[in-house]
Amino acid sequence: MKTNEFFMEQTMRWFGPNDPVSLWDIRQAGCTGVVSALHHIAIGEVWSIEEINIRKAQIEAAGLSWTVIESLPVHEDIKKQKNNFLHWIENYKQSLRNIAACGLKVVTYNFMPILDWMRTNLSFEMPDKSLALRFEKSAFIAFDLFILNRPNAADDYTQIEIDKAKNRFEIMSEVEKEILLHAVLQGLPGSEEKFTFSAILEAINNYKNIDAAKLKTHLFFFLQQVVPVAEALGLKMAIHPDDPPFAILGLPRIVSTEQDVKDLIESIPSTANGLCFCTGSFGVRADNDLSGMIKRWGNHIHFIHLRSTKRDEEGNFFEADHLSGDVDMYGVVKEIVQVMKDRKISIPMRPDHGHQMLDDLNKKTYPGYSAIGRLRGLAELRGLELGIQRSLY
Ligand code: DNO
Repeated sequence: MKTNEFFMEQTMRWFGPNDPVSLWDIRQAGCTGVVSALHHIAIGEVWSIEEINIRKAQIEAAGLSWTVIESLPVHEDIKKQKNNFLHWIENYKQSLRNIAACGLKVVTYNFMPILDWMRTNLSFEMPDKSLALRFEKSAFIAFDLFILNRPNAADDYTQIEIDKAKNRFEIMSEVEKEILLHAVLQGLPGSEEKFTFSAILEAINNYKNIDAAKLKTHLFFFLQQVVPVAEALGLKMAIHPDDPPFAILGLPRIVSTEQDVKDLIESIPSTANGLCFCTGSFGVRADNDLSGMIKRWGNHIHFIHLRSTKRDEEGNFFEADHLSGDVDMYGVVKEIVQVMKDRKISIPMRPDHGHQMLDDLNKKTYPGYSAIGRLRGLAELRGLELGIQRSLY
């Protein structure tokens, strides 16, 4: 029996030489590619050819290729259109030129104000005693209202939500508060720096006149500047959706739904203007039809994060095993296989996050990025894809 020759390219994220998970671990997991970023370069500064080549050589020395950049971060001034934002956009373009000169092809980024992904517990115990990442809505609202004391935060919630958060806060133990603070104040992925209350409050205050509609115009302006450059260089831009896919701390979030995807792509129609399709982020919303989104926007999908979450009616969710939870992973992979066949390409994929389990329970790794949980996810996804490919072709 013949299989489709276009399989997802299997990759894992590597945070660089300080990552406790080594490149050889990644290779032994069966990956051919690595997803990485120059986390040591300040956000907004140009990535030089020299720095990019150093990282590239480290990856290639382990017999792997640097398949995707995740992320080339967007400076906060660009999101707010304040201060020197035009200068930061010029720097971004220069980084793109340097990235292309080094032979890289896909650049992931996001446009979430201030924060990246958000959870309330980074060590939520599953029935099998592995640890997962979890978002508990009432705990998060309690943090906002009673710990961070964000001015006017109550305006962003219903009375029912406020009452639930109050009750939750009253029964919260000191240990639980610690766990919550640790999760929420976690810095950006790959960074050792934590957020402080005052820094978050000040940063939030700077967004007070920027609602979702305005933030979208800022994103589209940025794209109108950088997408033509990326296109001319043969690069693909891949925006990561909001995680979780709704507004938090009163900050607008603008890449959460299919309508957002449509607006984004229509703002500058080019296949260089694309998506990092993260099933874990989009999948938190029951109104996102993941397979349909892949079918309709497949020409713009340049990178895939495969992960599943399990939500409840309260708005809480935890990260489930890759093949369980709310994401119909079979339907998703089947659609991706079809897109790759139609486009005659392999699309890079990484198993996004994984449970902390087995020996990793005793190790300190980046939350969500321990080796064994991701290896389990990848192994299951690889088998799923092979089964689908065999049954279709
Ligand atoms: C979390 C990741 C995100 C992602 C960025 C991309 O684990 O999926 O942090 O890397 O949002 O810019």
